[in-house]
Amino acid sequence: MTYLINELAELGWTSFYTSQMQAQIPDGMIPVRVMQVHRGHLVVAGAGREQTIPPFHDDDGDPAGTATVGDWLLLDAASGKPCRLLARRNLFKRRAPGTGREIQLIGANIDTLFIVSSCNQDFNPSRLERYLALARQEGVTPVIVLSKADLTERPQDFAEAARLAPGLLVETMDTRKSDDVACLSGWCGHGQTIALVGSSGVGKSTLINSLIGNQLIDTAEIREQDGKGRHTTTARVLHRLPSGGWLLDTPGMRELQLSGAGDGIGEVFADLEALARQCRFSDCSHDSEPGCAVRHAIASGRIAPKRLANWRKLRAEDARNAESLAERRHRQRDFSKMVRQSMDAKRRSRRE
Ligand SMILES: Nc1nc2c(ncn2[C@@H]2O[C@H](COP(=O)(O)OP(=O)(O)OP(=O)(O)O)[C@@H](O)[C@H]2O)c(=O)[nH]1
Ligand SMILES: [Mg+2]
Ligand SMILES: [Zn+2]
Repeated sequence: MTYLINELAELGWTSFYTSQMQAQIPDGMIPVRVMQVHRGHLVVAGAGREQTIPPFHDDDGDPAGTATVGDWLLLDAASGKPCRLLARRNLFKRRAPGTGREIQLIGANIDTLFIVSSCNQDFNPSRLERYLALARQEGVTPVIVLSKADLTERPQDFAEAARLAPGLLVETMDTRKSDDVACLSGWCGHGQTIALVGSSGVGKSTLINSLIGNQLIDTAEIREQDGKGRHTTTARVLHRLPSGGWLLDTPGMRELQLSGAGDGIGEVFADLEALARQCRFSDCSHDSEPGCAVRHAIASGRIAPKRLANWRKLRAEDARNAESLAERRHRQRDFSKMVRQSMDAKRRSRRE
C-alpha cells in the first residue's frame, strides 16, 4: 500500500468533515480520501485501507459533483462502494481550454497553493495574478515559487516582479536542489495538503521529488526552442512527504479561466477597487467619464495601464463563467437532510 495510515487526521481529516455528520460518522460508513485520479479510476485511502474504485459522481449533471483528488467520500462498509461526497472546504476548478465550456476539477480541500513559474519565457505576471485571485477566492495561502533561478543572472528581478500583492510570499530556487526547496517545508507539515499549479515544464514534479528526497516521479526535459513542456505528468496524485504533508502534482496548465472568483479578484486588485470607489459615478466604467479616479491614477503614473486592463479582463471573464451558487447550496442542503434522516432512524431503532 502506498498510503498506509492509522488515523484519518494524517490524511487531513478535521472536525470540518465530522461536523457534517452531527459530530459522528454514521454506522456502516467509512470515510476515505481520494488520493489519485486517473482516466478510468480513483485510488482512495482511509484508516488502514486503500482501494481502487471507479469514478464517482454524487450529483447527476453537475460537474462539481464529481469526486476529484483531495475529496472525502463515505464508503458503504458492506459493499465498499462510495455513497456520498462530503462538502468541501474549497475546490479548485477551471474552464477547460478551447471553445468548450466544460469544467475541469483540479483538486479539493487544499491548505496551500504553490504557484510555480520559472525564471524564463514562462514568467508572466498576469498569469500569476489569475492564480492569486483563485487562491484568495478559495481561502488558501498562496506561495509563489520561482523555479530555474539557476538559469538567470538576476533571479531577484523575477522575484520583484512577482511580488504582486503586499505580504505575498515569493521564493526563488533551483527546484532540483533539496537545500533550495527546504524553505517550503514550513507549509508541508502533518496532514497539510498543498497543490502545485503552473505551466507544463516549470518543475512541479521536480520540486516534489526534491521535497520527498527521492526521484519517484517522472520529469522530462522541456523543448529548448520555445521552453514549453510536454505534459509529463498526466494524472492527479497526492504524494506523501516525510514531513507528513501531502503534495498534489497536477498536469501543467497554460490556460486558466476564472469562474466565481469575484471576491478573490477584488483582493488581488484592492488598489484599483479602492480607487474605483472614489470615481464620481458609482457605475463608472473608467473609460471617458468625468471625475474618474482610476484614470486619474493612470495619468499620474501611479497605476500601470496594463494593470487596469488585467483587472477588467479577469472581471469580465469571471462574470461570464460564474456558476450558479444556488445549485451548490441546494446540493449541500440535500446532504444535511440525508444525515438527519439516518440519525433519526438510528435513534428510533435504539429506542425500540
Ligand atoms: N535548470 C533547472 N532545471 C529545472 C529546474 N526545475 C526543473 N527543471 C527541469 O525542467 C524539466 C521539467 O521539469 P518537470 O518537473 O517535469 O516539470 P512539470 O512542471 O512537472 O511539467 P508537467 O508534468 O508537464 O506539468 C526537467 O528536465 C527538470 O529537470 C530548475 O530549478 N533549474
Ligand atoms: Mg510533472
Ligand atoms: Zn472611474
